[in-house]
Amino acid sequence: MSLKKIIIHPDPRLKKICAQVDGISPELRKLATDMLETMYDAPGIGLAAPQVGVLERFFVMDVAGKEAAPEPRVLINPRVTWTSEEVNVHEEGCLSIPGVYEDVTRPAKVRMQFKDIDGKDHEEEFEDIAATCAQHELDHLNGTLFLDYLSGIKRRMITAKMKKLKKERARAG
Ligand code: GNR
Ligand code: NI
Repeated sequence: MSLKKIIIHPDPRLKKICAQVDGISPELRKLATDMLETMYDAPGIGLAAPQVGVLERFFVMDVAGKEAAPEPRVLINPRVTWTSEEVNVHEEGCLSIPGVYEDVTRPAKVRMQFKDIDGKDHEEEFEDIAATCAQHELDHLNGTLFLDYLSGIKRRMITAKMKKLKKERARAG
């Protein structure tokens, strides 16, 4: 296993529409394992492939919480089949926008179709933090960040802050 480097916004790789996964390979399994390890290490509750520079449609998540037993999941080629009329406001963060937390409004519940790491098809309904997280991750696969739901002013301020952070990190090596 190995930790992956998480790409920080702004970066063109975070703006791309990712490609469908063709089939489950040993490479994909290894990547998913490394992404889970990277997510737990960060720590975070989700991580999408483009955040580690892989422009393919899959993400990992675990919303079980610190006290509970881990529930690592891999969602491949996820597709939304239904969203609730009811919405939820949740404070979101993103490992590609470290230290920034803002309220985002999204459908409270969502159904997604996807394949797991064994290639098995699933359709599942997510609610609460799982709904927020799964939608945030699916957005990453379409080149969308939670920043894109904020006002232009806020987005530009946060982007400037991240550019500064990246410069400082580059200097520090
Ligand atoms: O770790 C994460 N926490 C989080 C909190 C609220 C809404 C979404 C998230 S996802 C984020 C990890 C991440 O950046 N995934 O892409
Ligand atoms: Ni994110």
